Amino acid sequence: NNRNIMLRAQMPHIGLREDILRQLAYVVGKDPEHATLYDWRIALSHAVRERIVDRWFASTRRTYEEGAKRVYYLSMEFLIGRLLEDAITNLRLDEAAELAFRELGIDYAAVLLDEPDAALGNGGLGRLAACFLESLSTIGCPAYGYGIRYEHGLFRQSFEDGRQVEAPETWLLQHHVWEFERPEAMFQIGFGGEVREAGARAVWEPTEAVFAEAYDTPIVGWQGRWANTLRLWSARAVDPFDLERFNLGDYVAAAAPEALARTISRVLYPDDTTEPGKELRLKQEFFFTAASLRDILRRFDSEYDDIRKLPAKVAIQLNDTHPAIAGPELVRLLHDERGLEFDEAVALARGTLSYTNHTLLPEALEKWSEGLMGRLLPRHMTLIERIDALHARENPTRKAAARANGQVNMGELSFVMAHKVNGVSALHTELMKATVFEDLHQLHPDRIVNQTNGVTPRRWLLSCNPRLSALVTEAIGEDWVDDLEQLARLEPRLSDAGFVEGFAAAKRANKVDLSNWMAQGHDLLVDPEAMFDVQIKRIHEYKRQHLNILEAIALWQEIRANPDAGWAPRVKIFGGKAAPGYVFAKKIIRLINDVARVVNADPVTSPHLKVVFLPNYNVSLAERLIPAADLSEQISTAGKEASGTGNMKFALNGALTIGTLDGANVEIRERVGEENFFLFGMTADEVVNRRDIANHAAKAIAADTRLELALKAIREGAFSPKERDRYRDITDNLAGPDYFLVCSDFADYWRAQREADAAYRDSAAWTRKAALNTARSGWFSSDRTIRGYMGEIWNAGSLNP
Ligand code: 26Q
Repeated sequence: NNRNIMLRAQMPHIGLREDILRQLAYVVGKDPEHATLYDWRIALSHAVRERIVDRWFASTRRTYEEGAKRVYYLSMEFLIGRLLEDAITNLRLDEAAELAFRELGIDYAAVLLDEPDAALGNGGLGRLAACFLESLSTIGCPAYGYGIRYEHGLFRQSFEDGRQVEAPETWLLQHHVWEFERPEAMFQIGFGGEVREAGARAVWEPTEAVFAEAYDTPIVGWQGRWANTLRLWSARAVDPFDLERFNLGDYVAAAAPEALARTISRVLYPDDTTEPGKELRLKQEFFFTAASLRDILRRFDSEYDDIRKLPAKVAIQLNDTHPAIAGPELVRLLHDERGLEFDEAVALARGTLSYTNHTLLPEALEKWSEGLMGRLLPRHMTLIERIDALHARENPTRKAAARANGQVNMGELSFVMAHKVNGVSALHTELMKATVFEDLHQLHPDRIVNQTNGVTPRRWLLSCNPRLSALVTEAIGEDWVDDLEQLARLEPRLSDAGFVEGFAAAKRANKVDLSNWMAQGHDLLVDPEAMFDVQIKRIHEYKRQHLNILEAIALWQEIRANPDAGWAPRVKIFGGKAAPGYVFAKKIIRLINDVARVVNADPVTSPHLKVVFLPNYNVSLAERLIPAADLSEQISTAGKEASGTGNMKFALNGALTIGTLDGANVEIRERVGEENFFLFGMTADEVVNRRDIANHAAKAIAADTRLELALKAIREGAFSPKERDRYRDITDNLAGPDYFLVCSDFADYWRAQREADAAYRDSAAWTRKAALNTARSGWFSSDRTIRGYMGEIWNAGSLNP
């Protein structure tokens, strides 16, 4: 048996088919004749999981043996998507699995697609956390992700009459194969109550408490060399069941404590900025942060007996301010519960904690009212005050404080409690220094560092784009998979007609796949020869989906006026969810759907232009769209998109970007070359100045007939004939305040789009540009990003052989 395990570790494909059948029988309880797709998927998942577990144990053993520093990534969101295909890719089981199912007469692709997405995140921040976990395992850095095991992830989106309709997401209704319940790792987390002085010490006596129970998911890296753990906390009642009430016949009340406790991990907040002042949100934040810290200290105590070693052995990364309460909570654990001096507790916590900022939008910076926080976390309020006071003592010129104007500013608090604070792109990092953190940066000029985001090449090239991956591997071998800068070696191959033709053929085949899928699943007929122009991301005014649809309207009008001008055919594809309470964003969705209906039904323009809004955009849909994209829309108002990560996935898969100088677009353009990127729009500095110009929008409209006519069509009901006023909010906003400068950037956007048209018409030249985007995107691997964190922030090493 030991020999079998050894063999399987070296050659995971051995016996896969037999294992699938064994799992089907003894775990799922089915025979092959009666197994459904679901049954096969569970059986395959168990067979794959077994092969991960061996490596997972080995990784943990190594970490203990070496006394290695551990990295803890605290995040409210992990947007993982499907796990099965990822595990199969990293264990290199794809061929064996395909073969096994061919022999069994089962549609392997359908088995993989049966898995629901783990959508425990809103967008970029959550997906970044998932890429980081995979890279940490690939690199072999001992690490844990800590988050919440939401019963319901991000809502499912559908359209009714073009309007977004939300339905609860139910990924946990089916048995979740990848997690291991850990009833022994259980902590009681308190809320509310009072603080009692016991001699020199303060004792927090909460009035309310829930249990945090751990669920572990192994995250396996490339080639199965290493596996880390994602530990998610689920809330349950301390006293789950009120027997007295039950016996009195009040069954609902009897179950109430359990229901109430469980609300804490019930659902992911679907707003990707901030929903102000929600008590349950603050409870979620403290719940998972406190449980994680207790777990981290428990593990530390099991290995070391001197708490002063904490910063040498533990690095805790705060993914935005959502776990910012970790600062005061760690100080509380060290000072109140372990008796360290307050100043030393702060110093140790600061040496351990670091903080990533993901946004500078003023409305997205987390602030909690003192009233709410004081009620829920009375001890922490006092500690925050003392942290402020200590920081003011250390820095007499300090201006702001974490506690100010009746609120707790979580950005300030995180900055003060972290030894490093990082931005997620070069531009964003500079803007942090110049705006939101200007004063703190003056005081601590070495604290802010840049770690530009990245994406994992295993999911975002190897697995989602098998055609391009095969071509790349054929050209340069397969070392690129965990050394993405090797893609540069493709450049000399651009003079090889066979390679270039292969590149074009891969893209075309991906587009045919997508067209077929849209025809079958969505009744949409599009021409795979057309340019596939894709904007997929959360719907936000600053991301400017409305700029894109305005351009589509103007283009439609121009084609109608002049149908024989030799238009380059285009399919404009949109995908993305709006926060349920974000009325304006929902209006934008409806407008795009209304425009799509009118434009697609126009016989004059339809050979040249189609508009498509695919519902329920998620990780799996991204994996389908990105390999098939020609043009990547990254058109945010400069200064507003902290980084973007979709932009990197597109470039890596050979799409050209049309974009502003915002976030990581700047760095993408520098690397892929300005001639392979369609740049338009104002710079971040110009944006700030333009807002000071009176009537900037009206002036831009008056100067551009196309824009004027497009807005007029919306206003006159061209896309909502039964309700002309439907888009009054949008047109009034654009003609008036237009904070995101859609009108001011329109003319230049139009120009860049027509340049893209012209470039697309020369298909050989286009393919070359596309291939250069792939060849020059190697730097955007999240492996590079993680190495940056390890070196500059965590001082952590790799244990990979
Ligand atoms: C906070 C408090 C209350 C309710 C909701 C929130 C909340 C939830 C999610 C606030 C922000 C988010 C998500 C932010 C996000 O995804 N930011 C994106 O992060 C990416 C990774 O760094 C960047 O590439 C994007 O530019 C940035 O927008």
